[in-house]
Amino acid sequence: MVPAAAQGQQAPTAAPQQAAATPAGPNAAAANPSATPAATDPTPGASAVAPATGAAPAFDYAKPTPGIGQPDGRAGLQDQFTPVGREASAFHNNWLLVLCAAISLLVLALLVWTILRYRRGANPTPSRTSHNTAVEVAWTLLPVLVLVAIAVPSIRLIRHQYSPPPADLTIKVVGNQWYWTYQYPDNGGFEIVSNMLKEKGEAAAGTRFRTDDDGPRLLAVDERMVIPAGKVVKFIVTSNDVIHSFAMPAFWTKTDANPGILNETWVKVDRPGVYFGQCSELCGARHGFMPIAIEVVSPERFAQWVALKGGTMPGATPAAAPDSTAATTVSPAAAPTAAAPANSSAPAAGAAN
Ligand SMILES: [Cu+2]
Repeated sequence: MVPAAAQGQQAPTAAPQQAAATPAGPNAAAANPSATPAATDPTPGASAVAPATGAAPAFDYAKPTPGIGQPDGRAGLQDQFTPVGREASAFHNNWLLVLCAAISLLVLALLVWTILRYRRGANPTPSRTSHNTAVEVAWTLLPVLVLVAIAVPSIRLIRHQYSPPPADLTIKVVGNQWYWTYQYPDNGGFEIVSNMLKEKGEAAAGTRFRTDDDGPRLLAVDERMVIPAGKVVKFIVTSNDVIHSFAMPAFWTKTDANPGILNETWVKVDRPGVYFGQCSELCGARHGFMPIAIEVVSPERFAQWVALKGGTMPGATPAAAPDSTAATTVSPAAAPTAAAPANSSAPAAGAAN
């Protein structure tokens, strides 16, 4: 938090560059006709869309819950909301920490006892003993047993982490200097561009700034990734420029985003809500300003969100559903389709496959 806060002071100077240079603003507005950002976005395209968004069935993004999916000043790990996360945090809190504390106390007690019992005043003629078989066996065997006691649950955890169940949904996560894009290949291939929201005083006049409904400072974004609850979601993680890291502490997920390489991780989150993470690989000047926000919603609401983004649900009959939605939203319906070629061409060029 210290580096992020320190960089936060530079944010006002960097703000105009970012607003002018990154394509994310227009893309986000075009790909997202229904959400609130469009209403406050000053770009011409967005303002044309704005009047219709009021009437459109806008997607109600959830408010974050303090203490869940974000840091809240507590020491220790965040509460976990994936099976792997619960297993890992239990392993850490109930086993590793206990073991560490017990070993530390044992060593400290031996040290104190030796210092007091065998000091020169209490023990003027020291023992000449140089070998003691029983003690030597004990101090070899005990550490081995400790390592085994750590290795067994640890390897089990790694197995659970890296042998995911079949994915219900795949999302391609792409790191960019300094924002994230999320592609939904299972849902028609639409793309979300996710930028950090600036504070009220830092955002350019007329642009959207962060409110508490968006999330905490330095963590709230203009476009959240949305995933369905209770489903296995596979993340294919890569980068367009330098090494980033896609990290979500409440899901026990941290995966490097390397240019030219596809890394893979997965989550299964049962609790709907909003969760925050950050890029966790030093990636440049604005490394501290590319947070990750994931909103977990019911599968029904996920389908609704996909339709509003101009995407489709795989398998089912929903070809008609997005169309009927689009028909009622009038001008927003044109925006996603118009933006689609522009959006899809850039990631295709940067794709690592
Ligand atoms: Cu980064």
